[in-house]
Amino acid sequence: MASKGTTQVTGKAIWMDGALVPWDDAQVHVLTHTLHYGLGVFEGIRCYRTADGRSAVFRLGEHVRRLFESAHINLMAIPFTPQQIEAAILETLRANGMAEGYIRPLAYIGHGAMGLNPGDNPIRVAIATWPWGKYLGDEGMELGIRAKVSSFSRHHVNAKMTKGKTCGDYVNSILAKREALLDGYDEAILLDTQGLVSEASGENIFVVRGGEIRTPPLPTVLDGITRGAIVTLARDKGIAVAESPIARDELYIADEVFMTGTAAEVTPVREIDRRQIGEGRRGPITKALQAAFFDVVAGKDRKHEGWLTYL
Ligand code: PPE
Repeated sequence: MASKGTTQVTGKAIWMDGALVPWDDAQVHVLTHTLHYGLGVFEGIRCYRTADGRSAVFRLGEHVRRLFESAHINLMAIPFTPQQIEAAILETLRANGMAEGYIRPLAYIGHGAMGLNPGDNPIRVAIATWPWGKYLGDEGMELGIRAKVSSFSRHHVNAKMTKGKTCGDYVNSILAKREALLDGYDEAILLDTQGLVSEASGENIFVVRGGEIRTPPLPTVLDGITRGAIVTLARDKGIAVAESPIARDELYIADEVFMTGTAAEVTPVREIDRRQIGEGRRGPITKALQAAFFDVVAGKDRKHEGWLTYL
């Protein structure tokens, strides 16, 4: 039985370094450099069943571009082209018969040299897929989740390169997530080293007040691909969106708070640190943006069809 906040995963095949291998054979050497020091980069992507019965990957090109940017930031040269990785993702989805689910590309440093300098160790790439339901629960999507401002700070921007999805950086997110769960909350909100709101353990954060939306500016947070989509969808609806610093108590007095992420999609927040947010349930702007997002991924929004890559 999985504990709260975990997902047991299984499937048929995993793409490794250019070819599909059976799920159970997707193994690495124990001296895999990334396993010891955490220098690796990954992506999280979702594929959706569309209203016409087909399947489409949401913003595939943007996710693969960010994978390569994460590698570039970390001085890792991925030995494939972005086009090859995009094709490999589609191949892995088909091999697993995945009409809908989550996609996890990972680029990591293989074994050979040990010590902090990975030298010429090979850069290896794996792509796995698995079914993944609502990241923060079906109930959370409708009623909103309960979050806690973490006792752990987000890394300083010159410690964690916030534009990269780097494996080792996620220790910070795991510390925050587990603390939140152990304390009876669903998710953690991290403040940056200045004490301003940055993001959740695996989501960007938005506040709504007086009909306007704000989200923390890019320098200190991951440039979330869902975040970008939601900013666009809100502006499409004529709702003003500002990227500006947010203090902890601005969360408490917001009319609505919601989180975005590939895994979390658009999740309302109903309570933070035992303060009710707004009416204590999913607010109208969150609801409208959630609906707009799910229309896009279902292929029902012609304007943003460019965000979908059909299988
Ligand atoms: N901030 C962080 C720190 C983060 O990890 C994510 C994604 C986001 C923001 C949202 O970014 P985007 O997915 O591009 O909208 N978190 C991934 C990891 C989740 C996991 O538990 O693993 C994700 O949602 O895929």
